[in-house]
Amino acid sequence: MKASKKEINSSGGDKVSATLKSVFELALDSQGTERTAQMLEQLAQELRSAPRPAGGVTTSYINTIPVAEQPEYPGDRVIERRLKSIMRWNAMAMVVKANSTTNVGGHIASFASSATLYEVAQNHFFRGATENFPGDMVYFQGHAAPGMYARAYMEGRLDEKDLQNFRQELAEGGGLSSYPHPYLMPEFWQFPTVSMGLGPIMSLYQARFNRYLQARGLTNWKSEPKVWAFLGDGESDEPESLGAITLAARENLDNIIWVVNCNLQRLDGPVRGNGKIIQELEGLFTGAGWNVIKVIWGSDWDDIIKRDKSGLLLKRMEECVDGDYQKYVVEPGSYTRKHFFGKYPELLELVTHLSDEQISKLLRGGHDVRKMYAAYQAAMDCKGQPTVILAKTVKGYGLGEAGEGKNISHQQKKMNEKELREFRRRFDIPISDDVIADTPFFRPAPDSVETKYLLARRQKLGGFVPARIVKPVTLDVPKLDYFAEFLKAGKTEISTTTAFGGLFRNLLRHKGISKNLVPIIPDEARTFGLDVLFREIGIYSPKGQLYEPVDRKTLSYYYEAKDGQILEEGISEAGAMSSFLAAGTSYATHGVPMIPFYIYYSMFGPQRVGDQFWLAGDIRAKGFLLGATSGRTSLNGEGLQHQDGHSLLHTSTIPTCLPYDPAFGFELAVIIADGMRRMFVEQEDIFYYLALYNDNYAMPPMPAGVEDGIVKGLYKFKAGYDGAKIKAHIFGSGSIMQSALKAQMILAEKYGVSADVWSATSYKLLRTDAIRCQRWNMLHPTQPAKKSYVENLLAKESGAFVAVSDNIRTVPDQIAPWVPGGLFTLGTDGFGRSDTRARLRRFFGVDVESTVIGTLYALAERKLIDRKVVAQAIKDFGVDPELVQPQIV
Ligand SMILES: Cc1ncc(C[n+]2csc(CCOP(=O)(O)OP(=O)(O)O)c2C)c(N)n1
Ligand SMILES: [Mg+2]
Repeated sequence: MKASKKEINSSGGDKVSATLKSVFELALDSQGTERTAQMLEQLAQELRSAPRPAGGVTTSYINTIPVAEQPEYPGDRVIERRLKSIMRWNAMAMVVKANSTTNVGGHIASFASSATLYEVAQNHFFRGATENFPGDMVYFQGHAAPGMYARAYMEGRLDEKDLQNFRQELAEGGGLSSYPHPYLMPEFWQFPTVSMGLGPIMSLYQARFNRYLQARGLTNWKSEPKVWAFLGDGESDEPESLGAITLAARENLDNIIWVVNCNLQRLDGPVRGNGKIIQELEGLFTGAGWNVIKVIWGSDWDDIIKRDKSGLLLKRMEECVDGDYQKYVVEPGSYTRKHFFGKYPELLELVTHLSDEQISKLLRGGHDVRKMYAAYQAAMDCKGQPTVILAKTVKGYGLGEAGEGKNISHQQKKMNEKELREFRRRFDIPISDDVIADTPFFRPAPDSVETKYLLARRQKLGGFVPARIVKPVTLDVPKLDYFAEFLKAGKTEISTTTAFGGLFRNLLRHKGISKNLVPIIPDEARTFGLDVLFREIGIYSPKGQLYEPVDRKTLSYYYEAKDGQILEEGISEAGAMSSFLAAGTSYATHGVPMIPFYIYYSMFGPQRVGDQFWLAGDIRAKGFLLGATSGRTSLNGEGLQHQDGHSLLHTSTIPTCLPYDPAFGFELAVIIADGMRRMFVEQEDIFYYLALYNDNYAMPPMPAGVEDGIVKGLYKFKAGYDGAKIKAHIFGSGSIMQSALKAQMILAEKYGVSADVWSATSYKLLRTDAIRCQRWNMLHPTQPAKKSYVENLLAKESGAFVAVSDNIRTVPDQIAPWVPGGLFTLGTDGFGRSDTRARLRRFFGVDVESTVIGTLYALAERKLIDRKVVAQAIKDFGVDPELVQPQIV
């Protein structure tokens, strides 16, 4: 029974495994189950501490699914190959054509490597949306977009003109967007993916959100959709790609399937030239608790692998690094024979029956429909775990000399006639010599076997994928009167963050929308005083609560529940934003409009995950982003890395985002009520950013008739006193509005200046409106000029205009060109500091006294008061005239 080390060393893998099995059976027989389990555990311990390649637990460099367990391929491989070949041609032609007359770019090599990955799924797995089924949610690799267009063309969803105008969306009749963009192609693409890493992390939270909707009883599916994400092996280097994979295993998300296209290359060169990306990823995913399926070798390797009794083939496969494998693609078969097989002469015997040409054509797993089908089926059948399929492919597969496996493959956009002919030959494309140089598109006739087959498959699977089908659902959102208590004077001094908390709890009681609300918090609920929500609506947890929380005896204890409403994301802003995106697009992906309220530490918003903020526009997300602890001086004590004075500028750059800087509770109520109406009644694809502060002050009642101004971005909150000769205007916002209001009094009492205080709720919206008018005026020079809202509003006002903000000056300066006589701005440019609010506001020059000085200065600049008055004020208030913001370059 006992096998010697030498014996095992020299025997093949099969023999080792057979020996182990008999030892195991012997142990079971003689020692019993318990003792055997102990011994195995001991061995496992030893294995864990044994040296092994970086990356965790890996298995041999062979396919995970043995040949014996491979199901029969259910499709017609001949027709499918023909279809796929034509798609390859059209995808390539689209890029080559576009670049023959323009320099708009495009990619051929990515889809060339992943065509089989997509086609097997399209013919056998992806399910379209049907009655009571939202459709599988597929995140396509951005650079493979031409392949998806090529398929849609064959499906009759796109026409030749569309393909002709690939990447020329502004051409007459429009064109196809470069990458998946729901904003640009709202009926086609569901998920923008091309900013690498965002697709993968979004897909995880999408799968989790699907579970959340189910748990809260908001779905009526006949079966659960799968979330598929296709990503590049190079893309796996993005921290967002792998940063959340443990979540999927922890929450048993067996509704997600990731397919990593391991073509071993990224843009510049190999992903892991000196190692093996597939093995590295296997270790990581296995460690994270995923079901890992490696698809490395195609079917023509089956026999070669089977005939290897020495174990040397596996050894050779394992010792070669990805750089070697890439070389075997670009070199002829003779090279592979000599350098791969030839390293161990015994291996040469395994391929003596193959010509060099045949050796060069030995398929990688990701190009073999049978292997991919087996992997997908196993993924579909996997219970309790997410699945990742690591499919080995060749970048630029089929491009030959034009860029197959070459380091320049990713950038290849042109092909000469010789290369086109070779491509045509390799994939049997029926295009004649006389037209081949024009790379014409080719589509089989509607009644051809190919088209019929293609359509029948999609019909069987419920319809086309991708498709973004939005059936507008109107929510019964509350009107402003619902928030009556927030429109009155507050009883105590509170912050806008606290006001928001009250408002949100109020919303949770609204019958029309309470179930649609999705509060999202990345471990900051206590900071914002929202921990009361824990007990009230529960924290979503698929496992419920398996323990008694330490604070069980308190009123708002940490309550986790299977149907909890809060998404408590832990310290992951990228994860929380992914949840926001999933919830904010639920109206489109599920036909169930949800209203996400994502509240977070303002500094860790667009600054931290700005690309996801941008994507919220692209994906047409709706909802509210609440940047709490906002303001460079309102958040005191925390210092440089926490004090945010620029999110309002970041969010101003996103076309579909409405950034607001409310000063009072009633403004919040007006903005939120109007936002819900616009998003969930008017069906506008927009989202909101609201700066929330933690500075407490008295919340005044809402003056009459200001709703429109609040929403548009500016209104007069408190007029100065009548009859004064010197007139000024101060624009305040957020909690620094308090500086404006107190300055108003001092200016009146001490300097005889009547200052109107305006609440500037959104400089961006004022600016957008103004530049729209400006452009119209420019292009209609002979017609009466249009005036923007801000111009009209300020037209009759005289005197000096000053803005004071807890943000950098660029935020108010957005409207300077449209303010009569210009705008003088006080703001918080520079790094934050830890100190008290009073000292911080003095330091940055946004406190009451600085606002008074600023206003006097603006008046002096207009010759409305003497400069000596300003100088005296500086002295009187003890402001250091030599203080400059350090290190602002
Ligand atoms: C965040 C981000 N960084 C950089 C790029 C530019 N880029 C586009 S494709 C690419 C390489 C992709 O390699 P891989 O993920 O392996 O995909 P493949 O095309 O090989 O399938 C790079 C660097 C990008 N799109 N997004
Ligand atoms: Mg790659």
